Amino acid sequence: MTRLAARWSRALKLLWTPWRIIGLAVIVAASSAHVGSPDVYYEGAAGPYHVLVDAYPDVAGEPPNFQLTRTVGVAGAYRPAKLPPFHADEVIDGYHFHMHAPASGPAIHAIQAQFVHLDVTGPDGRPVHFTPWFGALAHAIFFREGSLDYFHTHVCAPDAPNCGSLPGVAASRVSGRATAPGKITLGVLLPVAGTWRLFVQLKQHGRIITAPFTLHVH
Ligand SMILES: [Cu+2]
Repeated sequence: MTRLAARWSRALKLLWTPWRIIGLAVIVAASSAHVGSPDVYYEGAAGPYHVLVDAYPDVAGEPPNFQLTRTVGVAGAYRPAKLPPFHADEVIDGYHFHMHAPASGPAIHAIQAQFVHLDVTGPDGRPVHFTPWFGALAHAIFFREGSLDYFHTHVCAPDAPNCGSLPGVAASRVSGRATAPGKITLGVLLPVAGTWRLFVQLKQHGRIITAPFTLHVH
């Protein structure tokens, strides 16, 4: 997969997610310059993993976005775990993510474009100033429990190139916005009902912050 990807000049992401979406999905972000020796941040336990490359080739005649997947095994004792229930508040490395939703989670319906709202404060308690990373202020990655269906949306700055509506790019069908520090409006458009795991991801001071949420889609 990395050999294939070396031809493409735009952002490439590698998502590793445990087979049953337990634990943490870790994103390895690599530009084409890094392909071949990507930095791998691996924080999971042993077991089968679903590796997903989300490619945005900037090559004439190629599709603008597609995914490649493969299963890899991490040796050791595998202990499957259940997904945690929805929590409106997640604190990751001192960053506090609060999703505006009832205790059972936001009411999300399959095949409907919807938005959820999040507040994000930093370790200092102040609203976070979002900075662009791979074209977006924040990335939202969704995996469905069991089938590992995948969807991805972006939170775009006003007038950001390569973020909002891109022909042929599923991720841009429902782009979110961040119009004020600490405020995220995140686009959700999921094809099937079920339990989904959402990873909201942004970069602050050189660090990638990933906040997971469990969503029930009707
Ligand atoms: Cu993204």
